Amino acid sequence: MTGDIPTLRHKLSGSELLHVMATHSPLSARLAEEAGFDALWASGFELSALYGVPDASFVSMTQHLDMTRAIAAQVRLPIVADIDTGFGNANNVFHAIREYERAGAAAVVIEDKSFPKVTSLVAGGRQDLVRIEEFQGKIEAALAARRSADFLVIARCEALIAGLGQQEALARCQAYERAGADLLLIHSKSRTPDEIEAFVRAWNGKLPLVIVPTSYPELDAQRIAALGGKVRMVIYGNHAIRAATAAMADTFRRIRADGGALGVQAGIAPVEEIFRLQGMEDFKRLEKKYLR
Ligand code: SPV
Ligand code: MG
Repeated sequence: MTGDIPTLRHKLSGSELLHVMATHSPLSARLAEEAGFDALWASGFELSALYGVPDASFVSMTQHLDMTRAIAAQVRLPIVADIDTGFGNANNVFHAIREYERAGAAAVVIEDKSFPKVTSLVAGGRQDLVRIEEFQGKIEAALAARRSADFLVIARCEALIAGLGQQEALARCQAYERAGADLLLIHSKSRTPDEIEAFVRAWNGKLPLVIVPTSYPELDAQRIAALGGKVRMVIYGNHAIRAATAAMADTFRRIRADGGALGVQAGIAPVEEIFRLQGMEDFKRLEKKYLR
């Protein structure tokens, strides 16, 4: 525990599945916190989308770090930072870990793709992986760089995404466990849960698993529990930006079609709700107390 805020490691010591919501801003992070999520996913995909660019190593470490720091300043939930490939080689990973830990992240996820990466879920995307030994070096650099053992290093295996099959994915995950990773994220873009369920059943390592069931949302908490407790964390990888995009597009279309904003009034957040999320109460209290 850090003060009265449970660390991610502490939360993982229980038997409950942790539900982790994607965020791209302090506002979306605060909404996820209020909705009762266990932790936040500081998503590279969401930040890239926010800037209108592909999730292909276009957003810099500094941009993603600024977002992570701003979120950490506003919420009390642990943040799992998506650091893609670690922004370069093992040396870059070492530097990134120091920065992300200082910025207030509770964990990082590093993926075994080559830099620059291409987003995982896009059809026909180039999915090149680095050699196993190279990625083990990145994991070891991350572990050596962290100041606190409570800061978790999650190794993400993209072998299924790259179409290399279950045997390669298992061999890589075993190698990443040997390198000392704290958890393993196994990703799949299959349209059904079969591929991931088969992987989870075949996994006989010690490390707990993390999954991102974006393309197979049928794999809910109940079905994950039926896999026997090997999956400890589920990340809702892009649901904040997709929800915001659908809501904005719908509202904008309607205002244009109606020639005014009356029709959308009841369906959008009242200004007072935005004031609340901005902390206007505190602002007014401080103003009253100190402005003379
Ligand atoms: C992200 O949200 O940036 C992720 C998850 O890495 S995914 O886009 O599914 O690869
Ligand atoms: Mg990502």
